[in-house]
Amino acid sequence: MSTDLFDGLPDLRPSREAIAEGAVLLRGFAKPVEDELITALREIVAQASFRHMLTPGGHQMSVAMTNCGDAGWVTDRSGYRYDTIDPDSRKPWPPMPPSFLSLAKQAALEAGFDNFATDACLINRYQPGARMSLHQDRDEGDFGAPIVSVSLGLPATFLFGGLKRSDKSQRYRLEHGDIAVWGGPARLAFHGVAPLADGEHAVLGRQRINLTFRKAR
Ligand code: MD3
Ligand code: FE
Repeated sequence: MSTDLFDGLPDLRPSREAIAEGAVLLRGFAKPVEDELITALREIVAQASFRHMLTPGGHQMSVAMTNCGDAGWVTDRSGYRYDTIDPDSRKPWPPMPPSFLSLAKQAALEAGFDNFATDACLINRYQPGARMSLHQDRDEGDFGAPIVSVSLGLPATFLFGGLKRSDKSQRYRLEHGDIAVWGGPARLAFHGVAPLADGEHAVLGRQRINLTFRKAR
């Protein structure tokens, strides 16, 4: 007979899955605050619309993007960079909502990164068929800080490779509410997203939204 005091009670500890050294998947971590996140997201998008940016090579990205925070990631014919000004509105990016900031800091802490000082949140919108090819995130000034990513809406297949483009990648299904934290030796790993499968999400409809919190400067 078990004498465990907690028998029959739900395990309320957050789930934590190690993907690689420095990379942790926190399944469902954003679920308790999904309504606040989605409300704040709608306010951001009303100020700074999603747009399909041009790569330096002149290709339009299938993922539509916007940003909030002190700096935003942008790409055009002249290259990739962080800018404090939205090139479409010519105004500063909308401020980072307190709900975004506190979730990103909590997730980083849960993954073992104290005092995550994020100043930039890139917001990606995937509609069916949209994808992100294998790349590294290397436009930030400080690779010592992790990147925190929050998935909302339709599920996606995330590809996580190694430090070389040719390294074999592992696939993970990321669902609504999942958070991943990428730091330490995983910070410069190649990664991407497979073409989004069509579907209907109860709250967000036919799309996936990914928030990535970075320390740009
Ligand atoms: C692993 N976004 O915006 S988030 C990106 O789902 C980006 O929209 C994807 O890659 C998306 O740059 C993936 C997960 C992610 C973000 C940054 C990483 C994984 C990472 C940096 C290093 C290693
Ligand atoms: Fe990336």
